[in-house]
Amino acid sequence: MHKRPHEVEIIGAPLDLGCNLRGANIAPATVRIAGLADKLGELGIRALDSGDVPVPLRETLGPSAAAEHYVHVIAEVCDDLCSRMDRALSFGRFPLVIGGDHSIAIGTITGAANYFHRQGGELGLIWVDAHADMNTPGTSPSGNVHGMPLSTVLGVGHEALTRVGGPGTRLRPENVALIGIRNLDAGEKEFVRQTGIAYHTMTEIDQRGIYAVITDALDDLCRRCSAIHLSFDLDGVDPLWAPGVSTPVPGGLTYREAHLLLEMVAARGILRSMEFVEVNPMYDNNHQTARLTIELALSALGKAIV
Ligand SMILES: [Mn+2]
Repeated sequence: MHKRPHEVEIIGAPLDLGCNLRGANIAPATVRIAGLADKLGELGIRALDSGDVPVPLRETLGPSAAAEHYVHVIAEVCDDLCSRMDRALSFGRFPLVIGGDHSIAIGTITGAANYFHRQGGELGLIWVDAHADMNTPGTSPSGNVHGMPLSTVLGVGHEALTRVGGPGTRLRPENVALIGIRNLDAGEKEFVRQTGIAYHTMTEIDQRGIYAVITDALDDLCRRCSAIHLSFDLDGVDPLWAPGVSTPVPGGLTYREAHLLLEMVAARGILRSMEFVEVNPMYDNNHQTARLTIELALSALGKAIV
């Protein structure tokens, strides 16, 4: 039987400063207009929308901010998100964050990790993505922060970003499951292999099937973790179903694989917070990706066919 949270807090994070391509910043508005809160209501979940975290417009920031890839601006937004996550969890709510590019995960994950560590538990992380997002300032070909959030929450990256939410590493590499990867930068591959995180490539998913892969990933996380945070990059899904993303990569999760993955996460009853990121309405096909985001969120919250 799927367990559903009673109250979800919707938090918008309209940030696109972590990448070159514009447009992820309008995704929170698009997903809301596509009916997120109403669909949650139909599932019997109370949806409380606490609005967006403030993000300065790119046009209002000077050339010095651009030259450092907006690192300090992103850090400030992530600090804000970190407190918002912590507060929502303290009120017993399930935070559902709509990005924004993937940089926002630096704030959401530190917020969730801070909260659950204070409760004496450990946070597990399921990260669904075409990319590993494990570049460092040294390995990144572009310098864009949305290619670095996973290494950052593991404690490696720009100092302004690794100190978001206070000192200390909050996430143990063994508590991370990276799923759906198929496009890594050369310097990143080495780092992914060395960190000790569990990674499940599309090749493995092709060979073993999504059911076996997610069962193993969840079995492993549930042995140690008291709570799981889901960080879902829509580019993890194949562009056939999710065309509206900033960096599409062919060969991704099918529509059914993505739903089954999330249905299985929901069935464990241990998911406590999540975000959906990298939806880019400027490149979408009639809001298909915004609508898919809502459907996927519902599956993760326990919507089942029967
Ligand atoms: Mn990503």
